[in-house]
Amino acid sequence: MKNLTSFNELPQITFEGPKSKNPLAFKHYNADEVVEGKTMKEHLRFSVVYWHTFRNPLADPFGAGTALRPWDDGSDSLANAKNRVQEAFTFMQKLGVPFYAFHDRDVAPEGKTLAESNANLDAVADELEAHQKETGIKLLWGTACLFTHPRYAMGAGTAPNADIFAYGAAQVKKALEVTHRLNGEGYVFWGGREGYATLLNTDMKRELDHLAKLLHLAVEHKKKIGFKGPFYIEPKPMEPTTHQYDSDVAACLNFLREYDLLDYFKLNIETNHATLAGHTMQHELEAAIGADALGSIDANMGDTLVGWDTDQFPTDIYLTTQIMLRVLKMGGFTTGGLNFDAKVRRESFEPIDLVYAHIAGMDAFARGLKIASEIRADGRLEQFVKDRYATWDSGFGAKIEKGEVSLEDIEAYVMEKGELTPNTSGRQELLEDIVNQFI
Ligand code: XLS
Ligand code: NI
Ligand code: NI
Repeated sequence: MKNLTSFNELPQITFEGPKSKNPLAFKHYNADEVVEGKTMKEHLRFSVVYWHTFRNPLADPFGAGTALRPWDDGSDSLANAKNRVQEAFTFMQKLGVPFYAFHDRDVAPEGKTLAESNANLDAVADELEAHQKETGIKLLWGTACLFTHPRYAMGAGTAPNADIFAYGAAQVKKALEVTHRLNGEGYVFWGGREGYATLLNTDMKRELDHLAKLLHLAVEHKKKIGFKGPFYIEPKPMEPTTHQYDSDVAACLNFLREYDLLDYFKLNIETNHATLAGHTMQHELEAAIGADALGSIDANMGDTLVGWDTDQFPTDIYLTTQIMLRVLKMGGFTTGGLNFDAKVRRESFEPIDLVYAHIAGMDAFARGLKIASEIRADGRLEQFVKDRYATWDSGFGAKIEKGEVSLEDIEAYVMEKGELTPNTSGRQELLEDIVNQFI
């Protein structure tokens, strides 16, 4: 498979079970296997990203791209863009991945004018639509790339220049319409350069007002064209700007609430962004679920030894277990899914590495799903947490929760009750061992 020139040459990737040593087979992802009443395919809702998988040349700040992509002539022509669509759908079909996601500029070349860019996008959307029909593969979400072109060096929604804001908003309009046309299940806003490098040149409040304005305009347009899917904001701190406004889940939720946008937005949470923000992925998921705002997941992982967004394929079973515990807890995805916003390493430059990478991610999540479901069936972890809060279930604790007592009542209660010592251990080590019993 070293000299793969097209994904057509690949066999169909099927489930062969944990004992298989075939690198082109799933060891754990068995699409039709039922877990907690749904098939793995329905639970996991895997999605391939167009930008990393089909457009990333695998360059880094010290060296040129290494990726070998024999079907791609390296040009920015429309013909090449259409050819890529063919390869992308063959790739997804061979893997049995039901969804994909794109930025407008990943799929179609930017033209000399917005009108030309829009026409290019329409032409590629014709191809995408035809391939979606033919294969049954669906669009998980679409988005506009508002961060690559030099015009967006200072942001789009938060650009200090009103004309640049307008250009970005016009681009969002078109990307939203194309997403709608392709029956996208959702639409993402990742605030690429919505942030700042120094306050010496920045009116923060005004920029935030403008960002909210852009999102409100998009909500208005979504209603106008009848797009039913949710909007998602994708939190990420730093990278590229020093201070990103949408730095983590809490910051995004606060922004959405402050500007009255929470009815229209959920969050698209990415593991490597969580870790860059100094959180675990499970923390970010928990924060979003608490606000009923977990929409979708950009499934990757970071290298904790380096401080940037390495966007690696998620192969850590501890991580996938923790993620699937939360997804199951919230009752599963509705419009969201597990979107592999991940890229192969610069050293993994052959086409076949894209296949191995996706198999690895899908198998890691399939295991995570099975393990999470076993942990839930066992019930010890859940019971421990429930017991830990038992004093709130009845008696005085329940009265506090219900708002039936004042600080005077509480003081009287404590006076009568007397002094306290901690009476239940946190048992962290025991709980970690219980998790290990399933992994
Ligand atoms: C970049 C983001 C980006 C979004 C879509 O770090 O993860 O890829 O998912 O714009
Ligand atoms: Ni992402
Ligand atoms: Ni990322």
